[in-house]
Amino acid sequence: MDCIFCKIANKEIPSNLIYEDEKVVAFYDLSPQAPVHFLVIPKKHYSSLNDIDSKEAFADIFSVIPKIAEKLGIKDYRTVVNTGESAGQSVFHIHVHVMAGREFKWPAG
Ligand code: DGP
Repeated sequence: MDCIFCKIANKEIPSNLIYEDEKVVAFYDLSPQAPVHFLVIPKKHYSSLNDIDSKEAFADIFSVIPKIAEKLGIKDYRTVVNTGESAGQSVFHIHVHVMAGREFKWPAG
């Protein structure tokens, strides 16, 4: 499968890796939208949030975020999961954007 994030997870292409465990990797976003902007992905390929098939997969992805935030010294952050093209998803391997270091408005628009 020609998936850029699978290639990052498998170390076939380089990334600025922040975190790795058996199930998940986190790395800095190539086009940061905040002073701190990284992505958390499962190593297993799921196209989007709609394809996640187990509670464990959700837990694997989301439970590492506070640990990484603590490691990076960030307390406040925004998490975003774009799901589907019209919602802004451009890479079809589920990923959670984690952004910090600036103020975020709400509603997001
Ligand atoms: P989204 O639009 O939600 O699908 O976000 C995809 C993000 O992935 C976007 O912010 C840019 C980032 N990205 C795309 N290709 C690469 C890559 O090869 N390396 C890294 N580090 N980030 C990438």
